[in-house]
Amino acid sequence: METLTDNHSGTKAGKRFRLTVKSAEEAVRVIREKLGDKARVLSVRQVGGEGLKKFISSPKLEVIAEIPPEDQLVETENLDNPKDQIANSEVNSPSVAPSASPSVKPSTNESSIPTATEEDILTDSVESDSFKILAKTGFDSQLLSDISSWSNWNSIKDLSLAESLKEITIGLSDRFRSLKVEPTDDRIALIGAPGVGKTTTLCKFLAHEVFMNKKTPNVLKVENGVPNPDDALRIFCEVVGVTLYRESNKTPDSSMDSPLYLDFPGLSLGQADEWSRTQEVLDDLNVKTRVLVLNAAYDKQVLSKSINLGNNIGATHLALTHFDELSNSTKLWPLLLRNNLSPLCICNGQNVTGDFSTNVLNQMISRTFPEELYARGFSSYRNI
Ligand SMILES: Nc1nc2c(ncn2[C@@H]2O[C@H](COP(=O)(O)OP(=O)(O)O)[C@@H](O)[C@H]2O)c(=O)[nH]1
Ligand SMILES: [Mg+2]
Repeated sequence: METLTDNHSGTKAGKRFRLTVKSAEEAVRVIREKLGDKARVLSVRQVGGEGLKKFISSPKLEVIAEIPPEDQLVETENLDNPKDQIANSEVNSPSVAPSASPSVKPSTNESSIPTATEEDILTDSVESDSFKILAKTGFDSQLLSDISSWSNWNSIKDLSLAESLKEITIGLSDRFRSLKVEPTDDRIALIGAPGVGKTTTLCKFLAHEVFMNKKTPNVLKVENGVPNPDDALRIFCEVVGVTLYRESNKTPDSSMDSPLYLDFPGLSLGQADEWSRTQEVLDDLNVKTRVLVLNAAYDKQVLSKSINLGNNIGATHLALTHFDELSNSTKLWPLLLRNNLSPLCICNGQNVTGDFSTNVLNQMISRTFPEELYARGFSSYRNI
């Protein structure tokens, strides 16, 4: 993969080398392989194309490296080895060339230089490395397959780990930002399967409205023929000074300053009629904002089923609970990006006055890659 240009017969002690690579991680690898462990980096500069080209070509790094003078290692022919000068058809292949400024002596550890065959294998593994690593660390397979259909996938798959994490983050964020986000109305119902966290999420909204937005919300607890225990809700409403109603005709008019939150009993995923009865109640009560609450720790099939049932009764928004119980957020990306539900909030625990965020994008991104991957990606920058 590396193109070694003009670097070889003239390889002398103390020479400096200029590499043009696509990432810091790639620079580290090329330097270690071609110049050995003693080589050190003198400067790193980002270079881009001229004029229009800089908008269509990804930026590259120009790295100047040298082997320190005190290491008088025997020069080998490695950098001259024509095998290393692999015929290069790749436009973005990095090159290593001696810089104009001479100094010190070159040295390489012969055994660390791969043969052409080894290097081919290395190249193959490097090209798909990031994705293999992502798959191994529990990255959702559906999301990986979605990413591989992105128009820039061909360039992403060739990048170093750190760079590909960056590109995937950018791609996911852009797609998230292009989702249509419905504003919420002044009548907000939380609906979903039993035990997913509807009431807890409602309490979190109440706390947010009262303490952060300085609003005076009211709550209507709907029974809809199904018992809907309300001890926790009742106590919480008392604590934050919100009135809890049990009859819809008693509730005051709602407004943006005094929104009405509706707490529903759980709707079984196997009982479509429960969902349609709820739809009638929502229509009767003129509730436009219908927040489907999903326990994010449930498996994808259950979540998809819930989303389908929610869509059938006009769900408009999505609240994700139990985010704290997830090892990563990747399985949720396809659900978020392929549905028309506006992401509203993420709940990270049982604490009703905390563990809640309306910045869904931040939450999703921060849990997309395992921490050790970030560490691995960034350590490559530190090495250089
Ligand atoms: N770990 C965790 N537990 C939660 C979260 N949201 C709710 N719970 C818990 O899940 C259980 C069911 O919550 P509840 O609001 O009563 O569910 P509902 O039946 O949908 O109203 C309760 O024990 C909550 O404390 C969350 O985001 N993380
Ligand atoms: Mg409840």
